[in-house]
Amino acid sequence: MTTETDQLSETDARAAVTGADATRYFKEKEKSGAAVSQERVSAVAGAALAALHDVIREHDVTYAEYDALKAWLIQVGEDGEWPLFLDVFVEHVVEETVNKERGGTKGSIEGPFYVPNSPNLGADGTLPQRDDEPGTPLDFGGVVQSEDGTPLPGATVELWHADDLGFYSQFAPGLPEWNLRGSFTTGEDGHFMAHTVQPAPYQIPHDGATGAIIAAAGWHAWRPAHLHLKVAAPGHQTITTQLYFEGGEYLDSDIASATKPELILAPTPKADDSGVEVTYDFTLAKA
Ligand code: MBD
Ligand code: FE
Repeated sequence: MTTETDQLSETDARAAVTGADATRYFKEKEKSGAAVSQERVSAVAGAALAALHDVIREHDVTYAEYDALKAWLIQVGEDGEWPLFLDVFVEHVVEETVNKERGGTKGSIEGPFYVPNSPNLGADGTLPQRDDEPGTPLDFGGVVQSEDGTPLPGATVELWHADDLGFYSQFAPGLPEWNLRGSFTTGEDGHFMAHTVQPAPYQIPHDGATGAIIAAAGWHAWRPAHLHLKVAAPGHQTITTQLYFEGGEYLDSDIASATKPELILAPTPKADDSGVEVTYDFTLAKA
């Protein structure tokens, strides 16, 4: 007998576990679920339901469609894909809303694949990677500074990204635990330097319920190539953001709607032609 799993390519089979793993990680970290007041639940949940009622009226939703919605919602949970689905389709508006008044470097969504406590590599280091890690070598460095331009020594820069095939360590099997994940601590001059490889455009895991609605609607599942970052310094607000690459595919059609013009890098070839290099300075608002 051929099961559905047998028919998946190796790539899809690996993607199949990532949604569920994101749920497991989220449950480990999430501790704030009870901290929302009754007043806020009533206001926000009430408004969300009213918005849904309006959609049903406007689009004359049928019982067949209502049942399809129920089946799909059940499937998202069974596939463990609520973190994936919500981070792809909803988080960008939360990020925009929460950070609308904040000065300094623009933020972007965290996404479902952040893992805290990655290895610290000092002010200048190479992200953990395999001996034959595919992809163009990338030197990515910069200064972390305050809004008045003062460099911030001892700031933390956490960097994580997918490999050249679009897989994140700890969410796709077969990768070393901390592959392409690391933390840097800025030196006296506020500077850090990360040696890594350039990530490729990335297709979100699409073999579960999230992929099913994307396919059913005729959308695509791609995100542009991106680096994920968290930048923190004492007395300052932590920035969670992403950086993209000039001229890259899907910059204007990111499935997660998480690109911003201020967050695009333009790497140039290194003098010795051994890869590309780029700098980006981070400005943190006071806490
Ligand atoms: C990712 O790598 C990502 O950045 C987002 C937002 C969603 C799924 C996978
Ligand atoms: Fe990502």
